[in-house]
Amino acid sequence: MPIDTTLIGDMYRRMSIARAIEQIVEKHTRKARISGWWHPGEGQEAVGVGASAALNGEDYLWYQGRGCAWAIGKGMQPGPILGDVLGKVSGATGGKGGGVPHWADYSLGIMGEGATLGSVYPLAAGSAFASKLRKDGRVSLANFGDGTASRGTFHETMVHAATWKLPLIYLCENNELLVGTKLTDVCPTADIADFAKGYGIPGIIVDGQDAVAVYEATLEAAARARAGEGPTLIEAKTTRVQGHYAGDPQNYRAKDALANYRDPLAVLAERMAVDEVETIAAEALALVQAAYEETLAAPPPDHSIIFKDLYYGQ
Ligand SMILES: Cc1ncc(C[n+]2csc(CCOP(=O)(O)OP(=O)(O)O)c2C)c(N)n1
Repeated sequence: MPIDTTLIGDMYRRMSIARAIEQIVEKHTRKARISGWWHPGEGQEAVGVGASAALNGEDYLWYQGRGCAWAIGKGMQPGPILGDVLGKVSGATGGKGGGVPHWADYSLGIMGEGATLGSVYPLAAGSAFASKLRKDGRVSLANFGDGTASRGTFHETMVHAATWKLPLIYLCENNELLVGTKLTDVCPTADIADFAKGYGIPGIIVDGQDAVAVYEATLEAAARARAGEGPTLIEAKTTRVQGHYAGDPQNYRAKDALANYRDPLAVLAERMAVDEVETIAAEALALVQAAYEETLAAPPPDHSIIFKDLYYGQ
């Protein structure tokens, strides 16, 4: 069945917003208004947006933290994102991020970032287990990079998640780089989806530059999960356009590393009318610019916030 044109337009809008946030953060990191710990997601927007479009509002998302396409895809506005990046009270965590994105919004099912790599797996398996016990029909999705597929927590949790047929999706963004190390220098397979065989679950490879392909694969995995058929591992092959962190000189990268790069926005735009593309892109830019101005005007948090949201000191 051909994909709904409204959904394509909506995915393009969200990817454009994520791209505009990338550009604004990059610009202001260079001016030292933002600390250098933003991990740019340019080039990878189709993964977070395409996958999130296939989830329901109440489904749980545990993300790793490159770029902001997952948060935008799952429904967060630019304001709370920029608020955390700039360390302002308007941030999703009240400004505690301070350059490192740790945004969360439980009302949108955005449970938070797994900045300690590999922490998303037990958290997502836990929420999936809770959904199975509660029979609430929710799916849990853990997003991670190819380097993080080597963490023990991936394998320890998948053994049980597969056995107990938990409503779980592991979605790997394979950009072939772990900071400056090539995946195949430290991992026996170039395809993370291969790991699925050991657990008897489907391992699906999709074109991570194509939001529609990611959407369709995630939709199928979510349907399997909700039907009680257990977890799916999806591997989206994608490209990290920028450095590992904003300002990374990337001396480890070949000059022609991006020779075969396909911009996910251009890939999706091929399915759309030119005037629709232009209108959506302009609106996204204006939205992000306005959010940025508002964020600059917002106050920083009071120091007492540091004890908020901890198990002690509430
Ligand atoms: C447990 C842990 N080890 C190391 C780091 C530092 N670190 C942050 S991102 C990163 C590379 C992750 O590579 P990958 O999972 O492929 O994701 P990508 O950066 O490509 O998005 C490393 C080593 C960390 N945050 N947590």
